[in-house]
Amino acid sequence: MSIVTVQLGQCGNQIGFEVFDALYSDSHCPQGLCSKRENEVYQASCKERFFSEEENGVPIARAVLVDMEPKVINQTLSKAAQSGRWKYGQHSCFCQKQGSGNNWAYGYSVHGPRHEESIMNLIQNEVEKCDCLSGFFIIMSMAGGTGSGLGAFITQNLQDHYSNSLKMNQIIWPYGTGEVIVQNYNSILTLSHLYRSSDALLVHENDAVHKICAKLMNIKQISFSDINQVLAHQLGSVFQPTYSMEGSYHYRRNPLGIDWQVRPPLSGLPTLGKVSLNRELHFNTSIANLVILRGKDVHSADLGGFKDPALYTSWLAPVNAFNVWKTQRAFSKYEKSAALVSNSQFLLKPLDTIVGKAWNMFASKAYIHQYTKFGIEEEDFLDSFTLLEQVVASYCNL
Ligand SMILES: Nc1nc2c(ncn2[C@@H]2O[C@H](COP(=O)(O)OP(=O)(O)OP(=O)(O)O)[C@@H](O)[C@H]2O)c(=O)[nH]1
Ligand SMILES: [Mg+2]
Repeated sequence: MSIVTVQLGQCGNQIGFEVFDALYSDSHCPQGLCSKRENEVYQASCKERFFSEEENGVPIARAVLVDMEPKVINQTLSKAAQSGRWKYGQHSCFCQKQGSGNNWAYGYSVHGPRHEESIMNLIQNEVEKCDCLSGFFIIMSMAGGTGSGLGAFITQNLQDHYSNSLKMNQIIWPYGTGEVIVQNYNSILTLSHLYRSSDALLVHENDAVHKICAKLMNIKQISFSDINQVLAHQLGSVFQPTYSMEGSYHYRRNPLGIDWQVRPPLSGLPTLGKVSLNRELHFNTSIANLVILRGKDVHSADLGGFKDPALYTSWLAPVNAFNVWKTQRAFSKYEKSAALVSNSQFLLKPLDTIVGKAWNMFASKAYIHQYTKFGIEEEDFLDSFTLLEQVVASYCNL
């Protein structure tokens, strides 16, 4: 089963490169803490998932690179080629001469329809190289114009053309202090559109990853490259092959093999209007947790804490909300590693903050003309606010 990655905008392309590099390095790491044969199967499984092979044996990333300006794409292509270990396909890029200037509306309403056919053709070419397609991994920032606006447009197209394949979006939450004045507008438009067309949003906050670089890794001058390497490491530890079940030595064919859909009970749902958004959160209630353990001692690790019903909303039993994948093959030179993928109230505060800031700007009509100029009307903003306020309320009520 293979995944086609779509890298969009500066952020998506720079992170995408680091992800493929981390996947390649890990799967070719000699100290896998497992037998040679097992390591070979792991490598083959990673390769089938993320790389196709060229005739001369150099793996080619199953990726499409999209940006509206050439600089970052050129840098990304040459970094991959210089690695000498893997590269991007010759005909896997789409770029233009001018970016979206951090305007979501420009990315979504101008670049999107104008370049839809060319970009979707590139994606289709990549899909045709897969024996069996498992889904799409779309990497983009939330705050810029191309990754966010065009990314939302392309995700919607993927939903229309490949409705049965999983669409997972990696989105980068902007720094709270923000480099882009309209980042909160771009963010709410991205989130509300992806909410309708994506199957799973994986979120990383730049502030949180920055803190990891500063506090845990002691990096003094933190660059995007440092941040992206941390992100790539985390994503790799989730997406590298895992055993299909406890005690099995077969790697899972479907890399994204859990049911990501959460189905609340039809009756007894909380009434959304009555929730106080400012309620102090004392506890991080979850609706789904997935723990991925790799390396030594995976079978003796104590995960009892994750089975405590108090961690989950009252309408879910831990057995339905908690998954654990254990794989003996070590990840990225680490004897032991653990990754947690969690769907919980963790993002409630950042989401509420972004919606609040965007609303304050919207109330004074600041910068709205830059969006209406390209066909995103006040109504569209209001729809986005309504939807996200419902999401906030639902998570508040867990
Ligand atoms: N983690 C991370 N964040 C990035 C990176 N590059 C940009 N960002 C973040 O992405 C947002 C800006 O989006 P970009 O990806 O630069 O914008 P774009 O998609 O190229 O769109 P335009 O330049 O407007 O056409 C800001 O929140 C930045 O903090 C990166 O390499 N890594
Ligand atoms: Mg850009």
